[in-house]
This record gives sequence, structure tokens and C-alpha cells, in this order.
Amino acid sequence: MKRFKKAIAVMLSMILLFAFEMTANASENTEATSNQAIKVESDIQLTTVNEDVIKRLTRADKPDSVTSSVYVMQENLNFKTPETTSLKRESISSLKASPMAASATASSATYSGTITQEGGTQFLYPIYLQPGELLQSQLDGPFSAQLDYDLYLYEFDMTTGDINPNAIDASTYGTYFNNYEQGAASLPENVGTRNAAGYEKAYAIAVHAKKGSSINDPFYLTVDTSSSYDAYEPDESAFHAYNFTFSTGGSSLNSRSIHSGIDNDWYQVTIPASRNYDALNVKLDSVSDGYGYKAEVYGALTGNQMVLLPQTNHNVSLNTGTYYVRVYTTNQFSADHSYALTLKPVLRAGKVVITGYDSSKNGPNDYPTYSYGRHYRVNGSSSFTVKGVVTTTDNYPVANAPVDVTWLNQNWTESSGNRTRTGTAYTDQNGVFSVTVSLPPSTGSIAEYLSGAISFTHYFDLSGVAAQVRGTSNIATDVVYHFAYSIYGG
Ligand SMILES: [Ca+2]
Ligand SMILES: [Ca+2]
Repeated sequence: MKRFKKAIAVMLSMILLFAFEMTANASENTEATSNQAIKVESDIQLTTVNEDVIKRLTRADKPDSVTSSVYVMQENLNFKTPETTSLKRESISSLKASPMAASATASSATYSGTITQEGGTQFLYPIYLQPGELLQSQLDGPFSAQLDYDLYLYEFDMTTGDINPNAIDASTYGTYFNNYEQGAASLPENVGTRNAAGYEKAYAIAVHAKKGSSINDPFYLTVDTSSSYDAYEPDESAFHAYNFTFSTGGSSLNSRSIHSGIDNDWYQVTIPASRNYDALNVKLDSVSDGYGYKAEVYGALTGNQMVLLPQTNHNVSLNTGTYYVRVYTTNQFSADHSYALTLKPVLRAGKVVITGYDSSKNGPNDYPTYSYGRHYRVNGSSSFTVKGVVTTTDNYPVANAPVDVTWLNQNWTESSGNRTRTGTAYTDQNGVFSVTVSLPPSTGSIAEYLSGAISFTHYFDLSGVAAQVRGTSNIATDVVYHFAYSIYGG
């Protein structure tokens, strides 16, 4: 008799599971889940992964995907015959220093110019830099996909009036139009240097028409000198990106500032083939957000064309490879404000486990062993809470994962309105979810006689629970006794 009941139990369980997958999982591939064992308990060892803070940055060695003539200067610029003797000074100054930054000496100017033939160069010099000062320059435009201009930085010999032909910095992206909030544009070219000598030095900036030229499409050259900046400057282009290594729980950096309107800080991230995430959450602190700072992620195509990757709620989908994160401002800047840049992997849900239940009538510990096995028991017309955890395959908790919970009592017909109950919850930072539904009465389809000093007969149904991570094949199922009533003797 007992063996028979067990067989029925197994069969019912299978039926329940099958019904579930028809109900809760109709659109998903159920093959992987149909063999899932029914079990209540699970001992998941969660790895505690707190966000860590990066204390020190290391300069990326020559980046793999961005190849640059910074390292091998091969452009043969003609130093003797600049196209025109002067560039036109513009008064385009949409960026403003935060009031807090007013203490440091800083100056900024924007010039415009054109280049009449491919291979031509426009120079701006001399630019003087006092000991310890930082020089930054940005080239915007020309705003044409057919043109490709680059930016070079040289030392200028004040005694001879000659430019030292070995560039000390260069920015040589290929033209690629991205959609920015401010409009479509190719990533600007940025260079920078710090005067580490104990005396005044002079510099020259060159705009070089690498591909095409136009007398109608001007370029804009902004030059900025500052005496107050963070210790990692200059790092004005992806060619000088610092390595940013993040842990599974995310990593943040808060030791840097955007000290000028054209300050660009660059980080390199490497996405390995073996990983438990498909996207990266890229975020700045709220003060930086308020200043108009942006943290953008770029991929590099051939020819150093920099492609801005789309963000959804600060999440950027990434494949295996190398990417570049750019921090800059679109409005205010301040040498006194350290921005917090946080990179956090959006972990991939690998499994879901039901860890326990609760009910207003039964509490969390009501696990009778009827002849169908030891299962949680929930009374009819009671609240019913399903608790669980979503992790990666390597047991890291997955936060913000949507979990759909379905409860099914197949003794009720569809038209009764009592057959299913559903609820949804998002996992918390520990990957934990909790879904509460209100259950209908039990039909009491099963009677089990419990002999003892005082004998009872319990009436209940077998019901089932499924918890599924939405949009995935990760599903956990279980059997729960749906209790009706008990009578003395029987
Ligand atoms: Ca370029
Ligand atoms: Ca910088």
C-alpha cells in the first residue's frame, strides 16, 4: 500500500510538473527543466561580493585594439610651411567652471581654422606652460564623415623658434559619427602634457588633415592650461587609457577629477571570453551627474574609429574584447570634486532555487511527512510566500533579476478561478526574491489517515510551485501540500 502511494506521489509530481510547464512556461524551452528534481531544501553557499574601491591605476600598455602613431610617429608633417600664419580665435565657451574651482589658475581659448589640402597642417604656437602646469587641447570637427583630421602636440624651442619634430602626444582616431545628446559627431581628438621641468616651457599644437580637406568645414581647437588637476593627468585619449579591473561585485574609483572643460579621462576594460555577465553597469555619482559629467563606453574599429556603445539604464552590452570608458563633462567642471566611477558586471542568471516558504496560517516550518513525502504545507485561503535565490552558475548572487512565481492546484478547473496564482518580484542585492500570493481553498481531494493515540484524517491537495527567472530557462519547481481540513478519527 505504501509503495503504491509513493508511486502515485511520483506520478502526481510528474503531472504537476508537466502542468506547470504547460502553464507557467509555455513559451520557454522546457526540455532542460522537465527533469529537474523536486526538492525543497538547498544549501547554496553565496559568495559575498562587496563592491571594492580601486586605490591605484596602472597605465594600460600599448592597447591591443587601438593602434597609434603615438608610439611610432610616422606622420611626416611639414614644419616649414604652415598653411596660414594664424588661427582665428573663437569665443565659444559653453562650459563653465564650478565656483569651487576658481582658486586655481586656468585659462582656456578656442580657435577655428580650415585646411585647404589633404596632408596639410595648421599650427598653433607658442603655448607657454609654467612648471607643474598641465596643457590640454581638443580638436572638434570638421563635422564631415568624409574628412579625418588628427591632433599632435610638440615641444617648441623658445630660443631657436623651432618645433621639436618628435610629437610628445598625438590623437589619431578615425572619423566615426556617433549620436551624442549634443548632436552627431566623431569623438574629438584630445592631447595633453604636463610641464614636469622646473622652468617655463613652450609647446606647439598641430592639426593635420589625414584624409581630405575643406575650406568650408572648419575645425575647432580648444587649448586649456591648468595648475590644479589630479595625479593621473594627462590621459586625454584612449591611447593613454588606464587599466580598470573590476571585480564580480563591481569596482569603483573616486580619486580623480574633471578639472577643465576639455578634460577627458580614459579607462580600458577587458572583457574575457569566460565570464558570468553580458553587460556592464557604468555609473557616476549623483553630484557628477548633476555637473553634466558623462561616462561613455567605446569600442574601437579598424583605423581607430571609436564607436559609442548604447546604454540602457547605464547598462552596456559587451562581448569578449577590449573597451574604453571615457569620463568628461558636458557642463560644469571642478578640480575639487572627485568623481566616483563604478563599473559593475550585470551578472547572468544561471540558476534559481526555492529556499523556503511562509504563510500567515502555517508559518515557515510546517513540513509534514505525508505518504507523498516531506513537503511544505500551506492552508487553503491563506497567504503563501515563496522565497528563493537567483545566482550565476558559479554561485554569485544575481541582483535585479525578475522572477515569476506560479502556484498551481490542478484539482481546480480553469474556470473556477482557483487553479493558479501568480506573482513577480525582483531579486535584491543578495539575489534573494520573495513572492506572496493569496491562495484559494483546497478541494481536499486526498484523504490521509494518521493513526496514533488520537487518530486523524487529513484532507489536502497536492499543489505545485514554479519560480522562473523571466526570459531565461532557469526554473525551480516544488510540490506543496494544499491543506483543507482535518477530522478526528476517520
Ligand atoms: Ca582623426
Ligand atoms: Ca584627463
